[in-house]
Amino acid sequence: DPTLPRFRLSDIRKHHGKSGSPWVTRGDKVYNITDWVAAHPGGEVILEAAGGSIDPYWDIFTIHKTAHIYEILEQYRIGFVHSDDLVDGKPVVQEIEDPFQHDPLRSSRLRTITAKPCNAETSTDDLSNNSITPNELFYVRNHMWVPKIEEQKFTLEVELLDGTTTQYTMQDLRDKFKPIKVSATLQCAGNRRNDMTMHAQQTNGLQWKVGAISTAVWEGVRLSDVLIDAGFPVQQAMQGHTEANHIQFSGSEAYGASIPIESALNPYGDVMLAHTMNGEPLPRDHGFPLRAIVPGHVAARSVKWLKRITVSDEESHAQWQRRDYKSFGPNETHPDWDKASSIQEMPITSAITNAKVEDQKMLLEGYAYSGGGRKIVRVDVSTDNGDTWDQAALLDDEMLSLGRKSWTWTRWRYKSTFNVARLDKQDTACSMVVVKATDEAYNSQPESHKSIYNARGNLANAWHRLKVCSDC
Ligand code: MTE
Ligand code: MO
Repeated sequence: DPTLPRFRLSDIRKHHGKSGSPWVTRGDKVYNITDWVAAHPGGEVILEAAGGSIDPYWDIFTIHKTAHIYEILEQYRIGFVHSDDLVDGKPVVQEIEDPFQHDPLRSSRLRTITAKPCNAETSTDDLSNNSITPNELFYVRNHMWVPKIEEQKFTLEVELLDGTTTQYTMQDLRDKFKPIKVSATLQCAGNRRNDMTMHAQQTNGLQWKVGAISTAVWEGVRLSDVLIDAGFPVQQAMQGHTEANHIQFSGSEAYGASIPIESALNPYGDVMLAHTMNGEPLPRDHGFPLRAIVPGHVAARSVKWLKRITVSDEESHAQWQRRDYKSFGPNETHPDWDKASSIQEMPITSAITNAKVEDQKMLLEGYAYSGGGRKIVRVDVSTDNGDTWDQAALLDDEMLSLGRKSWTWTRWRYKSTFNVARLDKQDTACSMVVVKATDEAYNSQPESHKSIYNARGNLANAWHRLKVCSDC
């Protein structure tokens, strides 16, 4: 609407982050974002841009550059930048500091999807070669920058329903509570999303292949022990006598999420606050100095750089609890986020991470994983696109059994009994290999991504198919 008012940059600058009525510009348009801040996924982070242009920030947080987000912003449009302040139709844009300048270095073995923020998956080679993923090869999923935290100055705050708070330094956590050690796999809700894109249709989100999953041995303290110490009546709550329904976790950047109270308190649940990963202090990318580890649940709940735990009657209000990490029906292209429940325990999945032909035999390797501590009991393999099936061998590893339930992937291996010459029977040198797993609750994977398609591409756990050729 060209009749909207025009504002001088000097006036726009007055609407900075602390002004109480923050404005931003995008291109030559002016927006009053006052009402958006509370609903903004990244929280108050957006106030950094207030009083000036949002463009240099969105050049970094490129995730914003979608029609959907432009539409949201458009609702807050109040006018244009004054023509006297435009050069070539655009306001002169301020230089900003790179919020990622203090991010750690990462292994070049990770497959980087976005550099800023860092989203990088474990390679198929490294998935095949390790049952415990070495720290530097563990997939990284950051929504923002990596906060710079000094362990000496760090405190964790725990808040109860009545508003009572208790602070813990890292030393307190080490001194006061019994240490525990748990092996657990973390898997992003978006793992295998690219598979869904390839086999169904385009999905919205980072196009992870099979490597948004990794496994480590975590050391730290039990969440329930800390809650007891902070004065939360855990025994009573475990008998159902509590107003609390959720435990909320807040990270030190702006990230947050929550888990149901029964997951948090389950004596067999092994929910912990971890400071150690594979015998080393948590690497910065993975939450130094403290993160939540919620075994068997979507990794989005294992909040890194944990600075606050809130006992609450409701779910976290964070974007990642209420507006993401949910799944929908194949037809729901404009889903009602409030109606869907947040992903907590993960469904079963599996993947082929290595396929080769050696001495006429087909050799396959991969992983299978199910949420909720449900053990993998069988991995079925087909080398003819699902017509006939065989079983893979499940590999044992003691390091994977620390903790009260099966919190890790099961790695598997398959060697064909027939010679791959059989692959050539229809004048083709290739074969469609398929894998699917079954867990101890006899849950199995859906056959097609089409049947579970969701626009967000979450929980893409259909049978994994891979074309294997005799010359590969
Ligand atoms: N915690 C914070 N504070 N910030 C984040 O961006 N990402 C979440 C979760 N915890 C995230 C976080 C998501 S979506 C995933 S998949 C896991 O961390 C990834 O953990 P990793 O990077 O250690 O593999
Ligand atoms: Mo994730």
